[in-house]
Amino acid sequence: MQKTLAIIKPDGVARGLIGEVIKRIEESGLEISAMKMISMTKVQAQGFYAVHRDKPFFDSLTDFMSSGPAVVMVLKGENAIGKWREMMGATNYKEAADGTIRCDFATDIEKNVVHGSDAPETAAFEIGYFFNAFEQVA
Ligand code: IDP
Ligand code: MG
Repeated sequence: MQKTLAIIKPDGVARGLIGEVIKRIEESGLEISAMKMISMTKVQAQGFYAVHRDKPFFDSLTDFMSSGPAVVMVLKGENAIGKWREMMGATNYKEAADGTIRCDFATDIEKNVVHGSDAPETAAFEIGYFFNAFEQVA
């Protein structure tokens, strides 16, 4: 069993895509072991994306991620990290496979609706960034 952090980013929430994304997660067989609505500050977004602090898009990305409410979730299941990334599709929606969330809904390389951890170490950091042990059902 593996855990990953998923986020429905502010563009996804603003466009009414919470239900659509959660429906896909439930149909995938992944379990939701924690979920909440948050509104990140700029500083919280900078901390979350610290790995990208030297990238040219860092300031714009953290402005976007702190621009409105987002839904953060812990997903659990076999190969949860890879499975959720496959469901999301490539970072650049123009390269995302058919039927993925980003292919179907993203409007921009930055505003790409969802986030997913990319490795067990980043998943552990990202889950701990938003949730303590008591907030996860299993
Ligand atoms: P990922 O979300 O698919 O893991 P990362 O490379 O980790 O992609 O980038 C984090 C986020 O930064 C992306 O989801 C996207 O919102 C934004 N981003 C990535 N590359 C670019 C870019 O070239 N221009 C603008 N924003 C970008
Ligand atoms: Mg990433």
